[in-house]
Amino acid sequence: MSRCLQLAELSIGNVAPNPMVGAVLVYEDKIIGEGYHQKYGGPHAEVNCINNVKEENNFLIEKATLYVSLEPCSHYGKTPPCADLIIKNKIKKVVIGCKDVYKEVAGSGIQKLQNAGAEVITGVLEKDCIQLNIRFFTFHLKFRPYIILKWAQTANGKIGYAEKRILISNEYSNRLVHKWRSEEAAILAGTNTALLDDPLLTTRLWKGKNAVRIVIDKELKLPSTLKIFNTDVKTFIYNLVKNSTEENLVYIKLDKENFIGQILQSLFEMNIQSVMIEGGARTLQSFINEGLWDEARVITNESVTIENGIAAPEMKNFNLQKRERYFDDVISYYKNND
Ligand code: AOF
Ligand code: ZN
Repeated sequence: MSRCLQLAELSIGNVAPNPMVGAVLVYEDKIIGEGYHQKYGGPHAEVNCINNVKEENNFLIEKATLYVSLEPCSHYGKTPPCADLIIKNKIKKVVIGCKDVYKEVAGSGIQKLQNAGAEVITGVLEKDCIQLNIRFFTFHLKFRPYIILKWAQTANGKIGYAEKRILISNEYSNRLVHKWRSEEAAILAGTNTALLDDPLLTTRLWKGKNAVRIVIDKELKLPSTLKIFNTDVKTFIYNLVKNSTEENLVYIKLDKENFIGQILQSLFEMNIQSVMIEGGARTLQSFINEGLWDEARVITNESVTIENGIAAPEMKNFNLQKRERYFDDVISYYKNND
């Protein structure tokens, strides 16, 4: 199963919103085939694994054990069901890392294999298999994207001034943030940050894709000269005024009530599985207050202190010693999903 996870990780950045999955066929303690889901829309891990077996070893497939980090699928998606392929190949023992939580599968892959008489073992390195696809699992279990909070603060816990920009991060942390942007489906900034920082929110300092940009601009007061309105990257502007699409700028009108909940619902409907919240303090705090966050990445510059600045968000009821709180939380959703 560790090997399955290693293989799955090779697909990082290439399969979202699908999960990363690896598979290994073992006969008498030897790997005779292995594979992983390499590309969104492409063959699943099991298909590549079975195709990878050398022709002279094909007769061993039905005597081998298949290890796979996610429950084999049972539905016709972009590819036919992997459970059918396993049955067709007469594989009699299947060891699974974790169950799939995608509603089209959710246990029916295991059921299909068992109905065909295969021995199925589940829950091997289960937590690692869930952690690998934490965005996918959070999305399908909580019906919202995985939410990462990110900010930079001074040694005395300030994130800046209300009217002027100050530099807290450095070239290394900036590059790291660009790497992070390339790893998420969307990046969100509030009105004040868009106005004061005039960020571009793209992945310029790292090789990788741009995330979709999201701006909160309730009254549509932000000037169109801001960098975030340059049309190279898809940008959603959540507001209270209008619905319209102008090239890459998509204006989405929401109701006043539960604005953040509606943004998350809208992202869910667009199959956006993760979002990094890049400030500012008010926007971050509103996500924290609603308990709508999964991970916080706080960059602290120990050599900068400022007076009278804006305080960093307050992490209510969050104990740094118990940093795994969230993960336990998603595991309990997973356990209750049967
Ligand atoms: C597997 N093996 O390697 C993966 C699975 O649109 P499709 O056909 O690619 O199906 C996507 C869904 O299939 C995805 O949401 C997840 O439930 C499952 N992914 N299943 O048996 C794999 N990547
Ligand atoms: Zn499949």
